[in-house]
Amino acid sequence: MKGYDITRDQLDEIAAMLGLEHIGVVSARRLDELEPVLRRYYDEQRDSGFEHPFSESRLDPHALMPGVQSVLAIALPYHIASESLRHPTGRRHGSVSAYARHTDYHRVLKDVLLRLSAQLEACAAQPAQFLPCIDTSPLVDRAYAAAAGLGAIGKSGMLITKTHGTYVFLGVLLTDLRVEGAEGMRTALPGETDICGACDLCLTACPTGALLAPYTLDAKRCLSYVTQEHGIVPPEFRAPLGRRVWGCDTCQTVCPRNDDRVVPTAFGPPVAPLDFPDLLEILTLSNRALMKRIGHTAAAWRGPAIWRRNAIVALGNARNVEAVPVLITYLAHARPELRAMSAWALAKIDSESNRAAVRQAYEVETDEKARCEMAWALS
Ligand code: B12
Repeated sequence: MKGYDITRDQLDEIAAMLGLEHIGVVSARRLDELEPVLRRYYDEQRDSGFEHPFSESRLDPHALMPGVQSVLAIALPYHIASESLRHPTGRRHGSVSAYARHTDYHRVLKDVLLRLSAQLEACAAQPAQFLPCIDTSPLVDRAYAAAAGLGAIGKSGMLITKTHGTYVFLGVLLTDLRVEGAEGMRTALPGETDICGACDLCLTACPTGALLAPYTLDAKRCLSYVTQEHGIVPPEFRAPLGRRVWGCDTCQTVCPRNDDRVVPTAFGPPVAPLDFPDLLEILTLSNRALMKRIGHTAAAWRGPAIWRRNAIVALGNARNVEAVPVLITYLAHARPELRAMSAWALAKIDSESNRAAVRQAYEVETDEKARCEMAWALS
């Protein structure tokens, strides 16, 4: 078609060659309709702190790449059978969210977007500029994915695709090529699409009530955030964490738009010890050995200490008596949050039998917050 560097047919051909089922494009424009949503998110302090602060570059791709003409969005499925999300019995194993069980999606999506860029440039037969954005850019990936027609935003806030439900990673590619696509399309406002209908299973199932209302997440209450935020876990989230070591899938596992189909995935098979890791092993492996296990996944970016902290909470929730000796050694760990959480876990497992060990630790504790936790464990 005239006026475009790449027609929709050409884009479809390239997508088929790269095995991309979900691809869409919008002409580069400021997402005005996102502004009130985004402003409210920050004004109501529902942000997690992991996303970029509010700025023009969150709304307008021109602020990221002058001369940008088109915004392509892709979704890569990583769905795994719900069977594999079911926790094994026993008190020894934690759980890792489905998204973090295989090769880090940032790497995989970047590779795909670079290959897509190369194909587009070759097809347009002219030098072009590209900026792949995966997760860490200021752009709101879901808003572009929805605008590009990959799916609709559900009440959980998740982008829901027709064929793979919510179990997709999103990537965005900015380019100065004019790619034929959805001109002037805008993201549907909450409730404008009928993707969820009357269903509100995600809202009622969320273990912490983080979904305050449809499309309204309080990120700081989301257990995915809680597993990633350093420090002592606030008391109200300890029991809801259960045995989660990384991430939370509850709003996805209850979503009727997800089903049990196992799809071929670009991410390789889940890494066996990562689906339900041995909690005691997490506490006894060296930092280096632990990072060797998890380093290639999206669950490693906060380092090994946070895995240990979450494993301690999980062992407390599992009331795992076998863990007592190692938890006692953690009462003397160099990190105060690990000492504090160990005192909590020991009290959960058996406050009477573990009292002497916690008291001993309390008497030499110098960190104020850890001392408070120990005092609670003794009370
Ligand atoms: C920070 C962050 C988090 C934080 C905060 C989450 C949040 N606010 O949603 C925490 C750590 C809690 C988190 C959790 C998860 N995350 Co996250 N996260 C991000 C990140 C980096 C930024 C999100 C952000 O800017 N939020 C600001 C708010 C306002 O935007 P939003 O939540 O993305 O989208 C909202 C708007 O689109 C809005 N909206 C509603 N109506 C309307 C109407 C209009 C007109 C518009 C424009 C928008 C709009 O609805 C959405 C929900 O509020 C994005 C990557 C990115 N750069 O976008 C990944 C991303 C959103 N996360 C992702 C994933 C997979 C997850 C988890 C499933 C991981 C897990 N299993 O533990 C959970 C899901 C929790 C949930 N229900 O949202 C995927 C989502 C894929 C999908 N299918 O939607 C993303 C896109 C990463 C990626 N590149 O694939 N995440």
